[in-house]
Amino acid sequence: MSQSDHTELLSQVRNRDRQALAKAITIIENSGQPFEIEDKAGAQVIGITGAPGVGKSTTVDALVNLLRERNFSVAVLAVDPSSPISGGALLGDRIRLTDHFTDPGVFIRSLATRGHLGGLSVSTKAVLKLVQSAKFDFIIVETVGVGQSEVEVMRVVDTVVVVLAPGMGDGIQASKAGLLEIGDIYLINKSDREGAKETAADIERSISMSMPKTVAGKPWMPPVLLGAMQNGTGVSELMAEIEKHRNG
Ligand SMILES: Nc1nc2c(ncn2[C@@H]2O[C@H](COP(=O)(O)OP(=O)(O)OP(=O)(O)O)[C@@H](O)[C@H]2O)c(=O)[nH]1
Ligand SMILES: [Mg+2]
Repeated sequence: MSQSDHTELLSQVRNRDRQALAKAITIIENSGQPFEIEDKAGAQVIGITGAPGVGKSTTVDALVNLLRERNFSVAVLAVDPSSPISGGALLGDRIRLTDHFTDPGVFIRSLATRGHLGGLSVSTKAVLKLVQSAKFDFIIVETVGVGQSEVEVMRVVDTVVVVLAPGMGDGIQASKAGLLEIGDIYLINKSDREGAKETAADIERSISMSMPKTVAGKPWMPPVLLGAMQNGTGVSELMAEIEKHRNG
């Protein structure tokens, strides 16, 4: 790509041209190289992580609906560290955001991050920087898959939401997966099912024993919320905590 094509593409991205953004992300994925971007980060980057099937994508969907109701623009990145495939197929399976495909205030993309020179977080970082320049109000990063690579992705976001569900792994399992160190907010989803309060109590106990967190130099005690994202229950409380976490 010539320098002037480059400049043109980046200026389209800055005007939040979704096609240009998709194209530029593909360039990063294929080359492993970041673009040189001077814009300062603006959007709050929200990470959504947790074990398979706990309701991460459902949570993303509920958040996107809420943000659009409030007229905020939002970009969603589904990071799949295990898959070299990007684009349509994975998205169709993983994210129920089809309502938003025609909405210019929403950008949705899945990211394959395996097999690049710079490794996982470098490439995610480069994409985030690019998406930041498109000036969305919020960026949501959902990780697909579990383990160390997932934890690594969460290091590059501003606010980490760990999603859990009753009966789908207690505090000990979550702790083993490294999830109880990284959460700024814990959401016990599927609280329409039995055992949610017990799971919440278990997580509260576990995090009270982990390293204290701070936001802007002030102590931050990660809240443990109950929700049923499938019905949108608790999503505004979740968003309120996300905003609180940014502001400290
Ligand atoms: N009962 C109940 N089921 C829910 C709720 N939220 C999500 N689910 C269901 O849980 C299943 C998994 O939801 P997803 O949002 O795909 O979960 P995920 O964590 O993104 O899954 P992976 O991306 O595969 O790891 C789906 O069948 C959802 O309909 C909820 O609040 N209550
Ligand atoms: Mg998912």
